[in-house]
Amino acid sequence: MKAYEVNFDGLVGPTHNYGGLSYGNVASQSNSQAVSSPKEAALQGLAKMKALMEMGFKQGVLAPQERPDVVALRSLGFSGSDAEVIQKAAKEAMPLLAACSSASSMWTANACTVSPSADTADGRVHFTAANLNCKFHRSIEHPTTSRVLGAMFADPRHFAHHAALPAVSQFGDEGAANHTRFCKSYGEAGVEFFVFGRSAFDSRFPAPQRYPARQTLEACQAVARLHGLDDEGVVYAQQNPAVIDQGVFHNDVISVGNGEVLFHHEDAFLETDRVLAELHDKLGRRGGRFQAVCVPREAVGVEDAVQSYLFNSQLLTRADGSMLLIVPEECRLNERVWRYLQRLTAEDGPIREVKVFDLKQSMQNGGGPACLRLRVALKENELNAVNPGVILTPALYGTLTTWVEKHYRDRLSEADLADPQLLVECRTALDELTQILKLGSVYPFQID
Ligand code: SUG
Repeated sequence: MKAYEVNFDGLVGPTHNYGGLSYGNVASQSNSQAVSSPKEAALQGLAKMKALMEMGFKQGVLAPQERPDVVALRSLGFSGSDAEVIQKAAKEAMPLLAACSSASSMWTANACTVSPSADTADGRVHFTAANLNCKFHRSIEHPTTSRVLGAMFADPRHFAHHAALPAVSQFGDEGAANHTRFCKSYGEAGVEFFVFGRSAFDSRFPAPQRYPARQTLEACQAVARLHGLDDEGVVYAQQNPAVIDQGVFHNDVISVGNGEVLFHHEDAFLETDRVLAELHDKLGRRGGRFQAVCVPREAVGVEDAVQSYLFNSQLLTRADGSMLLIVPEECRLNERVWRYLQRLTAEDGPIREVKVFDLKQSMQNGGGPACLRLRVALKENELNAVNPGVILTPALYGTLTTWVEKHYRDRLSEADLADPQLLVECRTALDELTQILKLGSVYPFQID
């Protein structure tokens, strides 16, 4: 049966702002308090989705969340009407209001981990929502994420959903950003590659010194168990703690894989030779030919990789089997990175073309092309079971663009977060969106 990789991009929410909320994420910290444009951010994301759809790739949309999250603010002791909750939080604890107002669910590579049906014991596609418990503003995403995923992938004959892992740092889980799947073709059993930053229970694994390692080995192992993955189809690797300390807060900031290819920085992992050999052997036993494309530190240093987001690219297989890399504009602006990319595509390797997208609004919070998408490999019958409302078509693109133009603000500063009207605008927009995407009731304001 034919199978596809479908990219579900996060639609940027109406409260997109620069809160400086992610310690260890260089862009988030350095753009703290800058004025954002939610409208521009959403339109930049939609333009990428449209371009991929027009290139013939299957493209889906993942809905944003209700923000500010008044349920979270109430749980922290703010009371009264919704407007009063927001005003009290603005007055007494602005950092909490900023955290509860983040549009961070746009980075759907962190929504969950997905295992395609060819890899799982029960032959269903498995989803585990990520607890994202390293950062408060992200830890509040998973309940709504689970409802949205449930409304998109509803058929229990094809799709199995698992709740987020226990919300403690020992099981810190950041979802697909630290997970890659290698395969000969999307419908065949593959090898799932889990990358962790530290171990919670085994002190033999070194931890970074400066910035937090968000993903633990124990979280990766729990997800592999929940999904019913066979040991022969799993490889674990530790991210190099030294690169976490240079701002590589997720593995997808330093490597990306697709099909039989891993595109990675020389310093991405610990025990690189062992990891690559295991990937090679395990994929080989699944009938595939693993191929690593290593970017040497002399060509591109870790600092350039973090600044340009070279590895936060989408590596896509074109109809003729060759690969295309979708990179952010920042790669073209970085001389060393751009020179490297020219060389890479001129060689006889698997990556033949580079396409550049302007995603500056998201990039300023540390979210590149790969952060904005959740990959789900689906067989034809599974794709037919997906809620058709979330699959991008030219008509849906038009509707969503008009919806953004109608509901989103042109600019948002920290002071604007104190305005209770922003919540009203967000709810009005999302109520309409659930009808456009045919999601039913998924938001707290729709179900409480
Ligand atoms: O978790 N930034 C996100 C970026 C996530 C990128 N995702 C992947 N690499 N897959 C994060 O650090 C910043 C929000 C702010 O500062 O306003 C933020 O949450």
